[in-house]
Amino acid sequence: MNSLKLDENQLIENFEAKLAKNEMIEPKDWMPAQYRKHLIRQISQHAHSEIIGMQPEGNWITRAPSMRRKMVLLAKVQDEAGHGLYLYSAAESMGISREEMLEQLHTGEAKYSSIFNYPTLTWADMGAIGWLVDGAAIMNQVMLQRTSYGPYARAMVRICKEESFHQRQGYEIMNVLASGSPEQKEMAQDALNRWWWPSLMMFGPRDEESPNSAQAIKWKIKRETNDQLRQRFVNQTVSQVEKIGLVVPDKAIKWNEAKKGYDFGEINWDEFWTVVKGNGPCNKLRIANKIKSHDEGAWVREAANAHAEKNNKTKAA
Ligand code: BYC
Repeated sequence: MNSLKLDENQLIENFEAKLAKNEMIEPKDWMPAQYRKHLIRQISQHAHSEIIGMQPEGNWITRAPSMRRKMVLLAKVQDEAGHGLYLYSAAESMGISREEMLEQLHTGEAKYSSIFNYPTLTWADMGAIGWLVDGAAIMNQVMLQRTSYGPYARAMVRICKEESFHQRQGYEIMNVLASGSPEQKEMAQDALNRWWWPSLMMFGPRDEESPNSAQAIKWKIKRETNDQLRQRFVNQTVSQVEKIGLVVPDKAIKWNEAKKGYDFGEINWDEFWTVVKGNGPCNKLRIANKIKSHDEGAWVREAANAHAEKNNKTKAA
């Protein structure tokens, strides 16, 4: 019993020594059960966000205003599917199956980003999502390229490159609309008004109300806190809003020289928690669509599995 305890202590010591040296933890390395659980939660949640995030934008593929816009949007939505797949694979390397993760999503046990529970009402929303939602995602994901779990960190490198293109294409859509007719400019401003606050909510609750942050920082899963990243996002985005002649929908926004950043108004945390708990404007629709497409894809999975099985048998023979 004692030697078993000593072994466990040794393992923890080795694990912490690796973190201290900023070495990556790899799938075959020993890791504390809680570290594994924490990462399965975060990575699977992240994967689900990418997959559910295809719906609000996919909604506009058939209504894109030109062939060029349609091609770009289609490619972006496909990229999000790819991100979901890298992330599911990273989570699988921790010992959870794809089926289990999907089951958790479909039953509401696993979360996905609150932002995807808002409707996309006009074409300008494609601009606002690319610019603000992908922009907020990059802000968070740049630090995740240095997260302590190897497969997650490596997946993030490629994802960040693609998100950075997404952000630019969104800003370009907004720029074109903002410098177009008065109606187009109004459409851009309306999209900004609706997506601004939900984008700030993407970073999660305030630090003092974030139960997972302290441990995540200790394990070098997160390198910065929710509030630090949110502040950086506001600092970066305000000048982008002004540059295209739009107005930040927050009367409290004001440069604060002492903190070298913007002060901004209070986020509606009641709205945030309502959405996170499953009662936002589109939560039920998103999950119903996801389950429907999963069921409709059953024959594809069966055919792919049968093919893989046949290949394995041929190799073994
Ligand atoms: N939405 O202790 P906290 C994209 C939950 S998609 C929903 O601060 P943590 C894209 C949180 O899970 C990018 N739930 O948590 C795709 C926790 O509940 P549980 C998505 C949220 O984990 C298509 C509780 O609230 N990015 O790029 O330390 C098109 C307390 O929070 C949210 C990621 O997923 C939220 N916004 O920090 C365009 C990045 N915020 O799980 C773009 C990876 C918090 O304990 N994830 N909750 O029951 C993270 O970095 C972190 O998980 C979060 C939250 C910053 C999201």
